[in-house]
Amino acid sequence: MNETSTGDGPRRFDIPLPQPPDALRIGPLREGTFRSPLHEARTAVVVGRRLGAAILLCFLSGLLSHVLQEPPGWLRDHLPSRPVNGYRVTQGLHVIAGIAAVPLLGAKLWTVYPKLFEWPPARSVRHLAERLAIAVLVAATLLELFTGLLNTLQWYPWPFPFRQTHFWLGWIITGALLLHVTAKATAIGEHWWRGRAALPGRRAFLGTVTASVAAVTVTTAGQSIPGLRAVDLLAPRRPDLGSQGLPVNRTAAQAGTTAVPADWRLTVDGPVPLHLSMAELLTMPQHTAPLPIACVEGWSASADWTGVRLRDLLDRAGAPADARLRIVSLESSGPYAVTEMAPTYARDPLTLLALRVNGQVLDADHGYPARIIAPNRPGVLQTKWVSRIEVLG
Ligand SMILES: Nc1nc2c(c(=O)[nH]1)N[C@H]1C(S)=C(S)[C@@H](COP(=O)(O)O)O[C@H]1N2
Ligand SMILES: [Mo]
Repeated sequence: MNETSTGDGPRRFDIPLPQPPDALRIGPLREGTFRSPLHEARTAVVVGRRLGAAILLCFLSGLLSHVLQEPPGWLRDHLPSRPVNGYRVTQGLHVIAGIAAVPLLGAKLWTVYPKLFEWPPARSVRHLAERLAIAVLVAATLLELFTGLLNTLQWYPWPFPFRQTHFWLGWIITGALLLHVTAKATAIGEHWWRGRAALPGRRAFLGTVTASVAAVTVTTAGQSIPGLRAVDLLAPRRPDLGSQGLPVNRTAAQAGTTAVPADWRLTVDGPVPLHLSMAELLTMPQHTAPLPIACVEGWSASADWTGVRLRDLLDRAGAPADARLRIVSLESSGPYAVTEMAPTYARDPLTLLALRVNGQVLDADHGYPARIIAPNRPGVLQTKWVSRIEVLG
């Protein structure tokens, strides 16, 4: 009876664990090993808040990115093709927040790492569970940031699929973070507001953390924010370097599409089948749209694309307004040789079968003779070297 009236929440159900002998308390497990006064709760809370915000931003923008690239069946025909720069902005933020999280995670781990050598290692079942949840959180976050960072370098040195791993780790981290914040709610509440007594060194430490975050952000964000290009010193890409002022991820040589057949024709497999030569495409109304290429790897760049509106082609081929499309590239293999497009994109007046970029005929590397360019669409789906458009009922 007494137990139920203490109001001690889940602690009621806690089970003490047998304790190891103190003789095992050696090396860093000894008392007084860690001398810095900054291994304390207020510093951990201030850094943790910033890290938590960065992780949350990564999670939400990552979900959006995932849905736009690989939507679940019930959503795939309803994805909006606007705002034009939606994917560009959210993917840019995703990578910016991920990079900012690296120094924040370093600072947070430094602040709390003495707890790794806490004694006794597990007071009770609850204490053990909390520590295991933190171990999962730390391991998953380290792996997530590491894989994400290497992805921005287009480097995939592991045997597992990047995107699925990155996606599921995101859920694990968010779940473990919620558990962690719940378990530490009391301590977080106590240290959320600034106390009266300033701790020597804390201000300098937090200032250094802020300066580190600012430094890595300013020197990498230029890969997606045009105003910061001049100081884009550390990002793997300068979005204005590359043929025709645009970066190239997969070149025509890599894709095996350097030699476009002289009798190339665009096929549209609709109720009225079309086989259009370049000359015929050029007799159709040409439209120009400033649209970005926004790569999942973090860089983005806008260009002026000129070509035929996809919806004009579809109307000519007698395609129903709600038809999905399959877009087939001349590239014979590769994960993006074939892509699908929802009617929301296909019918958007800005979506083009582009034949020119920035006033010039497309370079082989940018998809000559024709490529897809659509608003609010992940770069991976902006298919280059298009040969056929299939109207899927
Ligand atoms: N056929 C084909 N189209 C493709 C790709 C590809 O590998 N094959 N890569 C995509 C990716 S990942 C991006 S980011 C953009 C890059 O376009 P760009 O090289 O013209 O800048 O093209 C997309 N179109
Ligand atoms: Mo990409």
